[in-house]
Amino acid sequence: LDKLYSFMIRLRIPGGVINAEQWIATHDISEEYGTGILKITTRQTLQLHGLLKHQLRPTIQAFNVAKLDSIAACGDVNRNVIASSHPQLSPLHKEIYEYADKISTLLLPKTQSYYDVFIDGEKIYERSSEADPLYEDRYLPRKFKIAIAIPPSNDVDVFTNDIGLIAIVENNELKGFNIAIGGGLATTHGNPNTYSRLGSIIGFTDTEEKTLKAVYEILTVQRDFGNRVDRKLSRLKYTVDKLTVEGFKEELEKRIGFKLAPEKPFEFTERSDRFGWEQNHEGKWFYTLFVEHGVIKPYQKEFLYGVAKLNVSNFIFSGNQNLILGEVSNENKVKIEQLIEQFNIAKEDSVLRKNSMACVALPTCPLALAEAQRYLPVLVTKIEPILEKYNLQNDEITIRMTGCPNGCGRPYVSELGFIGTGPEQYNFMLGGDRYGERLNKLYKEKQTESQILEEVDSLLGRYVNERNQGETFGDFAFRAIL
Ligand code: SRM
Ligand code: SF4
Repeated sequence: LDKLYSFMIRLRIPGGVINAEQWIATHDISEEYGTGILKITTRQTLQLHGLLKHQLRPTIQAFNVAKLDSIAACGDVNRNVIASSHPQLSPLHKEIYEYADKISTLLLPKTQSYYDVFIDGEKIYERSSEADPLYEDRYLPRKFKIAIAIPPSNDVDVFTNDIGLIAIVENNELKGFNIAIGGGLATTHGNPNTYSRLGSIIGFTDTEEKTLKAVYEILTVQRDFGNRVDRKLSRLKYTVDKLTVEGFKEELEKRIGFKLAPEKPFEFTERSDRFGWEQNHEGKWFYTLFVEHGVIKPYQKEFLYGVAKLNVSNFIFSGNQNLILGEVSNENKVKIEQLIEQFNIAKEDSVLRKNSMACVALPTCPLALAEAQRYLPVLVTKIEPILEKYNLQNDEITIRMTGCPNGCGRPYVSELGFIGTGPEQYNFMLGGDRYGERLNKLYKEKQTESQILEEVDSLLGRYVNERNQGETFGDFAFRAIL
């Protein structure tokens, strides 16, 4: 008898948008083949756990019928390209958003194996079998991540990506993108050579052709210069520091055949999602549903199934692990509102909870040293009364937790960060800013729950007494505590 292997599938959904039909298919697949649990990831896609080995092919085939795939959702290739999710951000949202799909397609590996292995060679998308000019015979030294931010929102944590594109909009026109390179978060406990790094902006591109060319060739520089000896030191951030930012840029400009223009000014003033109903410039409605750590609860799943059956909206995943029902007309908004009421969806969660993020960790992640998505909700419940004590319950403090230092929930760019070191113990990180433009730092090592709560109480107490006018908690901690 073969062992009862079970797998996780992660979909590739550039920009995180699927339609109602695809939601229904995903729902049904999770019921038929998975554990029933759908998890929205920090990179705007979905994961399904608990797929047994013999169910893999039918599962992938069912996704294929729904025009969904899992290609390059893992591996040493470009991963799911993410983009600021809320269309209310800009009338140009659609135009900018489409870059996620274009970049994802441009950087897909050319191999047919996925179809050969899982779909009997039958193709939904026509894909060529030519040699792969990008990945050649060796792929990249390591995973690769790209995000597109639409200021004023940095909901994608653009600087934590290997490539961050920041859309520059002037007079309602997309002028182009600032390009940041070398972001990445993972560290390894006890390995001082590893570090988190925020992307460095190297310039600006003003046409689609130039932007795509620059993105493509950044990957070829990483392919050719990245560290293939030590996987712990193989992400683009280490290549950038090895070559220096200037040296990297020089090599890139040689490959693209033009000089990057100087970066353009931009400002981030938000990072969390816009919960509830909002309307875009065309009068279409968008409803953002809070999904704690991306784990869709059974009653939310029922609700979403009901919405999908109406076929009146699309489904957009945010980089904060939430879900937006998008493109809803006035007339259809009423229908969704009825379901919101029926399933008691619009529950009030605290501001801290809505600004919390956690990775999967235990029990499924083999790398977890401590709990994250199962425990952060409990910790938040214990911090809420402390916030109320100091009248800080409406303060949008970000809190993030991961079960290990790989940083899947991006705890290195939060104001309160907790990184698992062992069972029920976390490194306490402090001093990140509110919008993801400054890394936090290690404040206290290996903290237990009671130590964390004591520290949080004392830190928030100092914050209310000693903060400057308008100073956020993260900025205060950075200035006065660290
Ligand atoms: Fe991650 C590995 C989950 C976003 C850095 N990540 C894993 C694995 C696959 C564990 C493994 O290798 O066996 C986790 C699966 C757990 C499970 O049971 O499902 C896992 N990562 C996740 C997700 C699902 C967390 C979540 O709760 O949402 C996110 C899926 C994103 C996606 O849809 O593609 C996820 N991972 C991230 C992020 C955040 C981001 O990309 O914005 C990071 C930090 C940013 C970065 O890459 O620097 C991240 N994951 C890692 C790393 C460390 C990479 C490195 O540079 O060393 C690993 C381990 C590895 O690659 O060897 C890892
Ligand atoms: Fe697993 Fe660590 Fe990523 Fe959490 S941060 S999902 S524990 S690899």
